[in-house]
Amino acid sequence: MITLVSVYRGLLLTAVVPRGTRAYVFQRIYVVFLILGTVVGIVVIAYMLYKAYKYRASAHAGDDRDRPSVGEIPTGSGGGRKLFVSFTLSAIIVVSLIAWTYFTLLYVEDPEPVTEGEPLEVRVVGHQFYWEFVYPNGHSSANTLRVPVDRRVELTVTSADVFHNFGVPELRAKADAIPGQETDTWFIAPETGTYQAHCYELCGAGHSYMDGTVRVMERDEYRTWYANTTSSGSGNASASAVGETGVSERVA
Ligand SMILES: [Cu+2]
Repeated sequence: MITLVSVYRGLLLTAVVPRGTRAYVFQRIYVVFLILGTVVGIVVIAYMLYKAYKYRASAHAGDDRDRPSVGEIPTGSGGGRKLFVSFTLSAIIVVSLIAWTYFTLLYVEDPEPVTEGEPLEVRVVGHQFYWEFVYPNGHSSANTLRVPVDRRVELTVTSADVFHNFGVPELRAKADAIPGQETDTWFIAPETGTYQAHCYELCGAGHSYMDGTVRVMERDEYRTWYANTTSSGSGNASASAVGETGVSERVA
């Protein structure tokens, strides 16, 4: 176990495992698989076309001498060596790819060793049919999550009533919202702007309207906004009250 952890740390220190925002890491996985799939596809199809051309039916009778017949095992091309080399190469590529993806996903699960600065921790509570965001100072807001740019945001997702699923597609963050349970996810927004959040678990008649907004603000702007929030939840006191009764009803 210790060796596995040290191998993981070692890999993280190298450039092998991509680090950064979730969007960046998933984009890297996508690109690596796309390139490798394209290369394998080109090699396989080119080789197939070459063989189809080489052993094509000849117009002249008697030219078919070196064409293999159905069921004939090919000989005279290095025996088992060709098979051995291609099998070994494929095995190395596949195993490396599995290892790389595994360590990359480990990083996505737990990016602790390489992120600087304190993450912002926000509690996300799903309700029929809105999202409640609770900040460290107790401030609660409905449907709008405000975060600073370039800072890791750690979400603890849960639900006050039924199963929901909180997701922000552009930031590649997604987590189940289950009553009585907490699911963690995180994201880093590299640019200011507005991102859409949706509910990804059919949760009732209002499911399709259960959208939220992630507002990514400049650090100073966020700091000013956050300093003016109160634990009562400015402007959204009713939302947090509904949330609390919802939780206690379900738990009891
Ligand atoms: Cu929902």
